[in-house]
Amino acid sequence: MSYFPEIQKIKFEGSKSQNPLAFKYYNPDEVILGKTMKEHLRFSMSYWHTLTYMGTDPFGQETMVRPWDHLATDPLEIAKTRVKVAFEFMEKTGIEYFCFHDRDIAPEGKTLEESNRNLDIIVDIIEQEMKRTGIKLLWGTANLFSNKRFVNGASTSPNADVFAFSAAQVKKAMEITHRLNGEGYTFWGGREGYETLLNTDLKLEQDNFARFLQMAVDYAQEIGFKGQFYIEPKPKEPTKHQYDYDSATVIAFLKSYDLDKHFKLNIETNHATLAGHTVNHEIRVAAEAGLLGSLDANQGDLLLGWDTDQFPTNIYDTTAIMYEILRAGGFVTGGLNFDAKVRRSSFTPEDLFIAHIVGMDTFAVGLKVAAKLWEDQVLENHLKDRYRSYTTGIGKDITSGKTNFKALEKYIFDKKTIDDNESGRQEYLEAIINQYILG
Ligand code: XLS
Ligand code: NI
Ligand code: NI
Repeated sequence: MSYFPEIQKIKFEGSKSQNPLAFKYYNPDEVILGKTMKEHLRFSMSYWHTLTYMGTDPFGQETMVRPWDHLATDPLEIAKTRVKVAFEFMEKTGIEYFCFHDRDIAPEGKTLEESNRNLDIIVDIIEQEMKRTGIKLLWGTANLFSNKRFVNGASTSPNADVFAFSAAQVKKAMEITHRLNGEGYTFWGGREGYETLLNTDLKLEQDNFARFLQMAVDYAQEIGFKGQFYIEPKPKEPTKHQYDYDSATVIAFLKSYDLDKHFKLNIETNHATLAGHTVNHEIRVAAEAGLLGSLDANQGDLLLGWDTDQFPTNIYDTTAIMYEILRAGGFVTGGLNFDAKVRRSSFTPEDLFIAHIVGMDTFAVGLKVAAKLWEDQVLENHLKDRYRSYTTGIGKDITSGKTNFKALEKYIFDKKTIDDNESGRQEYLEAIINQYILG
């Protein structure tokens, strides 16, 4: 049975193609810098946006037309069908990875035990489909934010029973991720944060968050789960002060609780811009700390102050992202997970394909441009030259720790004036990027 009978496997047709259901730039087997495009990009489908987002917004009801959801009324039966839909979708788009929250794949029961039973039924089907298609799990996670029990947070809730419930839920989510050979497990902060200090013990909440993560690390060891743990930074939403605000905040948190050996970062473009950063800044900060893990690929709208999770279409941005990824040596366990949803008015199943195709094409362009920039070392050579004063003389003394305030004072007294500052040449560099993009 096919759920997209009118849609064939998406093929690469090149930039002149007029076919909306073809890749214009993403040519999975094309080799770039010694690896195929698909090995570089490691695309992943997010189960939540593709299978469970129905187009609701704060003002309106569902708009999405999903015929497969109406073949049954029992939520468990619908969940079973969605697995088949998901795998047909990934096979046809050539996406080789997926990510899910526990509650995306199976309905929540009245008790945790019932929820776990539902999960087991669905995970059996997912496992068969993974065997049949060779599609892999990039990472799993637990939804610790939708149910009303998480109103005041999960591991940072003032209610210890909620902490316990969250631990039990994550335990199961880790088990199913392990069973499906997940290459990673993600913690996105959800409601881990607060609205007002008037009612918040910030220290206890953060300590508890760290205790929770340590328990996850211990349990992974116990069950032999070797996947990579990720923390996904995000500011502002849903709580006013999210504890995992941005890369720098998460790195400081991990280091102060001695957790940095066990976690890396999963960086999302729209979260970066909400934090007032570019995504390339966020990636660079994580990479320089040795903590770059994976990416949630999407884009925001700079005029809107929330997580709009749009499909990436901006080649300037994907060039910057892929440049940072190449510079950091490429993905190891991570990949590009489309944490992106079609717009509310793009409600047809075909729109799901078109959105993923443009996202994949946009990253393919970014990869190609970034690879040329990297190969020619244009930016790196400029960087080396800009900082050359640290390679000899007083600069070398500074970087090798051979000098101090007194010696530097003497150096400046002798030198008297500084008249050799150089232009940063920002516009020149921006012009080069345009040239590389346009060829
Ligand atoms: C929400 C997050 C979420 C995580 C997974 O803004 O991006 O979707 O990626 O829990
Ligand atoms: Ni995300
Ligand atoms: Ni997000």
